[in-house]
Amino acid sequence: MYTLYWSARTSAIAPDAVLSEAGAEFIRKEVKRTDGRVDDPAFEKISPMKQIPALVLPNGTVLCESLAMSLALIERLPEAGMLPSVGSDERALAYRWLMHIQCNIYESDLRHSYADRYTTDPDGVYGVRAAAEERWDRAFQVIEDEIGGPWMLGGDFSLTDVYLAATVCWHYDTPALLARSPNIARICAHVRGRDKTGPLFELYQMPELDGLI
Ligand SMILES: N[C@@H](CCC(=O)N[C@@H](CS)C(=O)NCC(=O)O)C(=O)O
Repeated sequence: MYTLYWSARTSAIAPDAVLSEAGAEFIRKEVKRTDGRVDDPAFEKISPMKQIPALVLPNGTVLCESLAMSLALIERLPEAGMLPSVGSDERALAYRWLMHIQCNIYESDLRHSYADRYTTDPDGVYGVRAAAEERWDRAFQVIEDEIGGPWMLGGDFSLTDVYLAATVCWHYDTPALLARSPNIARICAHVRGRDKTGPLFELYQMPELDGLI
């Protein structure tokens, strides 16, 4: 049995979507946060960077990093159908988008949310946030300009769509982002319409986006 340590509005939704799409049995354990920071001494022993999520494999091995968890789960649960076949061009493209979202979009979000960690200057947080916003917008625009549909990789739903639909919710101005990004908005609507992954957006207390997608 897998155990997923999760909290609302976190990237735990990505490995959760893989487990849910596969119909796998697993346990969700909620981690307490205060002001966005982990406030749970037991969890801090599990996750040395004090970041959510963490996944405990059936043999007790602990994984941190949501993308590592999601990729490992997709290998073990191919019935989830969340990546194209190994060695295909589509799979290579999926890796490109997953790394792009992790390194450029998610990282911009972290610089914005935890700006004090990215400067030693007490007045520096404003500059860190402003630079993060620029980088964040540019990274989303790269996706908007390159994708078609109905899914990020074209014809099939994949893990990339879940990461995209989740990170859109954490943007500093989600309505403005969606208004200028019709391709991204369409994918968010499709993800939320899925039988198994769609309801996770409510469980994870993501914004509703009514009228925006
Ligand atoms: N690269 C990590 C980032 C995880 C992360 O930053 N999680 C945030 C919530 S989305 C968190 O736990 N923040 C609490 C903190 O950093 O204090 C992943 O994908 O798992």
